[in-house]
Amino acid sequence: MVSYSSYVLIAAAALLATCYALPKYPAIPGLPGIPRLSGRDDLKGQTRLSGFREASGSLVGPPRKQLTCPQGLPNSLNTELHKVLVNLKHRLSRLKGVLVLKEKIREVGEKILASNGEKVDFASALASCENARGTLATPMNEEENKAIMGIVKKYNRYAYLGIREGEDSGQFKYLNGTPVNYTKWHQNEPNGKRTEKCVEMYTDGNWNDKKCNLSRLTVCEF
Ligand code: MAN
Ligand code: CA
Repeated sequence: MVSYSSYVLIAAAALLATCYALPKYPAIPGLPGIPRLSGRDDLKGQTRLSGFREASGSLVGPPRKQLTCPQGLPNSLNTELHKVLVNLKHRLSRLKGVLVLKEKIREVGEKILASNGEKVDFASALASCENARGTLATPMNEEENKAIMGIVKKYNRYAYLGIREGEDSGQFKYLNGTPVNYTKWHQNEPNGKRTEKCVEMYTDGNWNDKKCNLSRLTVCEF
């Protein structure tokens, strides 16, 4: 199965290769190649291709203006590139349809959720997600919490979330260190008082602070 990010890379490579293939634009040493995709946004729904931008400078939104290569391109090639992008988008959306149909992924807003079905401790679950260029599922609102709960229910196994208790403050934080701003604690939770530093999601979607060394379902977000 070819992943979304692979498609994005292939698209970007195809575009760059086309640009540099033009005699007018000789290959730059080290190029053509796959442009480095910035941040994690490139792995989500809103594809960002570094080096390509609309004339307006905007990288998102409907294609009001034709794409231009870094050095500028003839209109005919712009039109061609646009067609390639439209085609890729269409193909991606069909592939997503297959994955949703097969219950391999769930989409919620811009997030894609998936589980490998494995039950491991917090560190191993996080490592699996990061190896796949994602992170542990981290509900930021009710809708996302419900989507993760769907996976927890499907496997009938509690899952660790991408939330941990801070070392000193005792505050629960996202993995990037910012304090949580949405919670779904079960009644009387969290009650671990710094002895339960991880957070598990029950099959009803509620959260419990829990020790980090137990076997819990791996659920990742991308
Ligand atoms: C167990 C643990 C705790 C949890 C309580 C709830 O002791 O799972 O984390 O708070 O049950 O009764
Ligand atoms: Ca607890």
